Amino acid sequence: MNDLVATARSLFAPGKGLLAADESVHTATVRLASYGIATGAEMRRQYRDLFFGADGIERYLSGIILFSETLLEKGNDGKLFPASLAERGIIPGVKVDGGTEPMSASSAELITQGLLDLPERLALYRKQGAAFTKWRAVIRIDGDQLPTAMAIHENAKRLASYAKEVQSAGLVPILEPEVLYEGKHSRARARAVLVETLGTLFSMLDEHSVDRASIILKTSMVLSGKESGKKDTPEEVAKDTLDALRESVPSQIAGIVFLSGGQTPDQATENLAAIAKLAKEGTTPWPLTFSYARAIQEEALALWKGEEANVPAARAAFLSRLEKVSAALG
Ligand code: 5MM
Repeated sequence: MNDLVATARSLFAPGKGLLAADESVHTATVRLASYGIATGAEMRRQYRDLFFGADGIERYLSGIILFSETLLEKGNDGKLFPASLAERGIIPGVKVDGGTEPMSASSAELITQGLLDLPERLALYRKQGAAFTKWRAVIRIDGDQLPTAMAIHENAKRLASYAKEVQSAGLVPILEPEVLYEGKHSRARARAVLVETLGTLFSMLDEHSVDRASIILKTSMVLSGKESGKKDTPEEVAKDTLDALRESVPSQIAGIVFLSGGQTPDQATENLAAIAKLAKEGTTPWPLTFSYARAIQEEALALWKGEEANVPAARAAFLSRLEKVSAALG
């Protein structure tokens, strides 16, 4: 087994998953403001420290996806965040995409930026302590019109170029083609779009000669659209999600992690539990775990309110949610 495969597999340690703490400046600003918390670089550092500085997170987290600025910041203990996480056995990774912009030929759809200076940035991030990376593409469903085949194809092409560059730089790529939960679509439509998105992605990865054994897929669950009025049961989500993944994901990849996508913390935990249970009953060739941002941070953020005095209560809520999500893995 080469080093990349070993790193990728170690992210799937039993009972552990990933915290996605890679919100860009814009997303972090919107997120903090939505809880009435002050914004700016120092508040973003305190926001990261709230989570990374909580005692015992290594019981539940194998890795944390960071935003690039966080690689250079220190926690309240005076240690650089990547070093402090690595000391506790948590593998630091970094988001390397440059965010999205509207596609010129289909302006209601998004294409992810960031390939231009990627090799230089990867060399830097590796020196700064990152062992893995993440690139997110966004696929939007709207009736039968969206996504267009072009949006799926162009985003898959960039994900494949990203993965190839990352492997050449000696880092593990996490590929996140997020099929958005937002929309009025049915669960059947979400499932079909996920199968098409992943099928296109894996053909493109083969075309780019990406080594399957060290890649990690970060995927959405198959859910009825958030505005569809339909509430799926965890068993429905689990069946459709695993069926779609079995249909479109090769067995050789290192593993699959799920994003929460705007589900509530309880919903993301219950759906993960049903997926893990069904996966154990059937035959799934890949290890599975979580890579949540909102679903494991939002209860803590609501308690924190940006105040030092609220840190213990917020960290207790964070650890409690981590314990539940970890238990959901079975
Ligand atoms: C979909 O977003 C990713 C997973 O988060 P959720 O579990 O909340 O769905 C997340 O890693 C996302 O990619 C980062 O927060 C970065 O987002 P931006 O929009 O800042 O690139």
